[in-house]
Amino acid sequence: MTVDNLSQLLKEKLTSSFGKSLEEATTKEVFQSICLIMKDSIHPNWQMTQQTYDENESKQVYYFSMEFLLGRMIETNLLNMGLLDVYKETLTSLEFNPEEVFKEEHDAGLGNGGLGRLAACFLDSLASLQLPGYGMGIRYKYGLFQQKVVNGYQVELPDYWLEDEYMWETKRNDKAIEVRFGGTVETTTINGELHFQHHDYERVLAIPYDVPIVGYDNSTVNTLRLWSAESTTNHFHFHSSRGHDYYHYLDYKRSIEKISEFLYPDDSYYEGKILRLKQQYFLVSAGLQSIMQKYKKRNKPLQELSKHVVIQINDTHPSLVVPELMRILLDDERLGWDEAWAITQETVAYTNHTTLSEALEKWPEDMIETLFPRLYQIIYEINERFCKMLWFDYPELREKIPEMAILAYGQIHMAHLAMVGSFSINGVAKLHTSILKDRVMKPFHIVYPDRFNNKTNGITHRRWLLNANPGLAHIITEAIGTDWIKKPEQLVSILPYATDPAFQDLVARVKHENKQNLATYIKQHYNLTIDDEAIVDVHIKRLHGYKRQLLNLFHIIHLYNTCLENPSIKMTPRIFIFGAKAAPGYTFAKQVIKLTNAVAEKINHHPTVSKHLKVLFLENYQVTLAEKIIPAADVSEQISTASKEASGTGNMKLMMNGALTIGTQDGANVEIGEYVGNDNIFTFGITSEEVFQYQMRGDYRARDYYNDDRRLRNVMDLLVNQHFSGDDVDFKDIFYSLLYNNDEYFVLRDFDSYLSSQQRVDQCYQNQRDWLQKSIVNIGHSGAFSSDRTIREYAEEIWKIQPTTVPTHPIL
Ligand code: 26V
Repeated sequence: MTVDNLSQLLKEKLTSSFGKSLEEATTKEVFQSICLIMKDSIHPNWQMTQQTYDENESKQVYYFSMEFLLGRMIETNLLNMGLLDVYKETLTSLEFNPEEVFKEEHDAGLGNGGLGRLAACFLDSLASLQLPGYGMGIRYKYGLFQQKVVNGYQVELPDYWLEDEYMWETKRNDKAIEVRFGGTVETTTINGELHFQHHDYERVLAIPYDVPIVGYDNSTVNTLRLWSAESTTNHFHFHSSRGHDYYHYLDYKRSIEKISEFLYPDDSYYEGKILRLKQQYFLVSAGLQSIMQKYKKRNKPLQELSKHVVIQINDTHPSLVVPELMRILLDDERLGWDEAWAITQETVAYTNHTTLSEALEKWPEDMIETLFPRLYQIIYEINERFCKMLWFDYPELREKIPEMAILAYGQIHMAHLAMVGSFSINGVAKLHTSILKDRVMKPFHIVYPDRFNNKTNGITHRRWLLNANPGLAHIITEAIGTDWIKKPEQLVSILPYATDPAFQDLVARVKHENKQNLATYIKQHYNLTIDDEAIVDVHIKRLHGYKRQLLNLFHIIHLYNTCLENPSIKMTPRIFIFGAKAAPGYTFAKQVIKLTNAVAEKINHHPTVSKHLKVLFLENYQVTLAEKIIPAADVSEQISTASKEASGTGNMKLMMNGALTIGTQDGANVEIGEYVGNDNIFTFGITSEEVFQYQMRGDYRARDYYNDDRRLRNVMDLLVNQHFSGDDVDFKDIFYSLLYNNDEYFVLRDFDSYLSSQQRVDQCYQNQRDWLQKSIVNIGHSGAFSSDRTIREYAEEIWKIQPTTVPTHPIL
């Protein structure tokens, strides 16, 4: 493809699709035409990929997830197709700014945070490694809310990402599936066999919208299938004599479409909302039925299902796959229980992403019974058999049966259901997996020791380095060649350059340019000028107590106090950047946002302090914004209370872009530390063991830390004397949660250790050579955290799937 060819194609597309010439076309029309041109070459490969998988009868993994946080696709698709440069050049030559054109794509924000973004990185790696993998998700009409900051407070606005057509999707009416809710189950005996008939249920039509997932430099195009709930007039009985039927129909239509209307904005917090449960079953039932239809075309016995299909469930959200697959095998396919159970267990694998008890799903029994009467019976039976097995085979666990049961005290424990019904249970970082095995899921580990395994998370280096940070990617390639792009573990080849002043200078220059880009964005959007030489310190992730944005703020307020006490202090200037959405109902988190903005206001406008410090809360943190911030970062804040962050993936993205981590010994920070060595990470704080000890003994006394540390008192007292706020607001609730609710997340306990660690950061930054060396060491080891490594491990150790080469399509 040359600039000339592409210019010609673009002109033709503008004419055929919009009846416009290049001069008349809007940026949006140019964007859409480009997508259409791209689809012309993606779709033949897409078709070929599916055909190849069918012909080879490849085993396929289906990744079931309530969230896929894709962000924009245009650049990564072009990058993977090897066409990014020629497209950019063509646009520039036609006097369009490529960045402006790409901005026409709305972020697909169908996820909350780490769990959803992980699913998106996995799709990229599956396709790039030529692995037969599908995503199964929901096409929410509204993605995660758009955040505005008004007067320092978070305000949520709907994210109508489908306002303009979503260019990548293809609606497949012919693949629609019926999903059934409610009704009753009638049990009959025919020829001595039990039959279960479902009556009076509500029918919901699930329509798939397929999104192509383009592999890097290969012909593989996998599928992300997003289901949308739609109604049909076919199933609604109009009676001409009843005038109200039309209104009933509209009500019915609305009640159905509600199912895929919006993404629940809670992250790590479970609420028993009936609509959320409906969404989960909608995904599970539509997804499973479509898999079974396809499997049947292979004409293989059901007993061999697990040789062809493996289903990975992303957290417990899709764990109804266990009883739903049982239902299909028992009722539709007429298999016996033992056979159906063996097939189900061999086919399903479960990933756990959290040990926070408030995030573990437990649905009320009666809700499940009303919504899915047949599934309820099946879950009941699974539970009976499981508890009996425990009673007879594990006498030592008898007293634990109530806490291990799937169904207990009127609730259904989804994690228990997922663990009992699957052949693999994995955590997402080494520490997290050991916490599952030794603590949170300990009795299950006794019963199923071989099911537990670890798969440390990863991120796609193609999006997060190659595309987000082209400057850095370029100097890496100049130094070590291009092999690292397909084999990210080869990034270690830059390690010998860590001490090379010439390479260090190149890294410094790229970082500086990235900071300037970010500074321009900040100037444009916030009218704040930031010092080019300042340390860029970033804390970007969902807002949550356990992630301790508050600890970061306490350090900032302490620095502010220090500057006030000593106006002539010498300090490397720092800009503290926050990006975080709070769940709309999470009051504490929202107060922390307000506090951040209040502190920012005070500091940024202070005549002397603002020379040393700046604080900025960037609104509407999402994938696209992350891509701007991360390449510019020097310091990566990963300061969760030890044991609480299952893995973290922002830590990996920042490390890959040369930021140094200041972090607790939590999640994947521990493994990052193992790779880079103690000298190249700033570790602080109490360990997960210490957290567990405090919790067991119940002897943490937050107040002692307040009383004993003058610096801490000076920080905290500013929260309640209206220093940072007008008369109408203060931050008493935050203050009380620390002192009267005894600081659940050990902010006060870690304050001193965090401050010392931050001092080490400051000192280290003064020696730029030393800093750059550490930065390069981090980049060099970041290949270990590519999702290609993670996906290879899943493929080999859990899924048992093989790469399948897709031939180049003859048309191309
Ligand atoms: C839970 C809930 C509860 C019901 C309402 C909606 C909702 C949405 C998400 C969640 C899941 C929380 C679990 C989660 O996101 N875990 C994160 O997973 C990342 C990928 O493995 C990991 O890096 C983070 O450490 C972990 O917090």
